[in-house]
Amino acid sequence: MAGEPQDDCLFCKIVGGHVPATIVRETDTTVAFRDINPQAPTHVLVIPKAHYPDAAALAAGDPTLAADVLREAQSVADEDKLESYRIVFNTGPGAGQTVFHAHAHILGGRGMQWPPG
Ligand code: DGP
Repeated sequence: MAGEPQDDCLFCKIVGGHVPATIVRETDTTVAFRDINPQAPTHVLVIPKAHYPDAAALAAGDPTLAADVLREAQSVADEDKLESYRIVFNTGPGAGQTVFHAHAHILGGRGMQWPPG
């Protein structure tokens, strides 16, 4: 069923407390934690607690939850006092997605290039 935890999902294990992470924020529906391989001074992942494989599936399956993720992105930025930041949803292997549980990368604290690589 859509949103149900998956036994083989790393981020579901973080939600369940079975894999450790540096959690910076938690709400009823989301968790935000520091990326294990940071690409910027602030690099936080915001995930829905419910399992959706990517951002598109999340938006289609639970738009309110997708909005919760975006709202938390701003809260992370506020806590780290970021005036500017980038939100990235890698969607599909060709775009660099490696963990198939929807997540927003919040990147900030340094200058950013456009277009991204
Ligand atoms: P993506 O490539 O867009 O699917 O992003 C997955 C991110 O997850 C990547 O930047 C590294 C991060 N990551 C992978 N494994 C772990 C982990 O065990 N803990 C944490 N905190 N981050 C992880």
